[in-house]
Amino acid sequence: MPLKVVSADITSLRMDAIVNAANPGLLGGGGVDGAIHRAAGPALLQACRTLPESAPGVRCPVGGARITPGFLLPARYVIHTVGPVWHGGHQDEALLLERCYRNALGLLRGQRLRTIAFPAISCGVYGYPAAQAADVAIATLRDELAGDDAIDVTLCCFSDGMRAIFQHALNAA
Ligand code: AR6
Repeated sequence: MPLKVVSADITSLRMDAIVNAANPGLLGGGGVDGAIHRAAGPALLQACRTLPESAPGVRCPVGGARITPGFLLPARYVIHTVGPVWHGGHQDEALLLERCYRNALGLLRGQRLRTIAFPAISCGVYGYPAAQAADVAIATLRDELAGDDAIDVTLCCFSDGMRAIFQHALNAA
């Protein structure tokens, strides 16, 4: 199954799509979201503004995903998803995180794209414990990719410590 873990800046990856760990407003933020907007240029913010709101200030619900072009990025598209904020694990965080991965892959397939890189969704500001998030990511991706060699998934960690956690989850699965 084409699934690997790397340590890299996701904005440097030449993929069909990179995933952004955004917030529901989709108008940028810190962390990987800020890095992606900086690297893609202001046209990305303009594209995000045109996405419809389902409620005031909500362009993407938690667990949902939206696609835009990548503009100045080496990646052709950005798939924006909104991970859950960690509240201790009893507010459907795992289910919502799982939806992020499934919905992002759904958009990838819908566009007939093949290569995608995910950051460690929710593992920064949103506070999801990394080892638990890695288990959700790996289990969901293995399930989605079973019998599908066409899609190539990279889990892009931003530090060697995070890479070790995701690699451990992949090895253990
Ligand atoms: N490439 C790859 N991974 C990165 C990069 C990068 N350039 N920069 C940071 N990371 P976070 P979240 C890692 O906080 O927890 C934003 O403000 C980072 O080290 O970016 O889902 C949004 O607007 C961490 O491991 O996303 C939301 O408000 C992982 O990416 C909120 O943060 C995710 O950390 C979303 O929080």
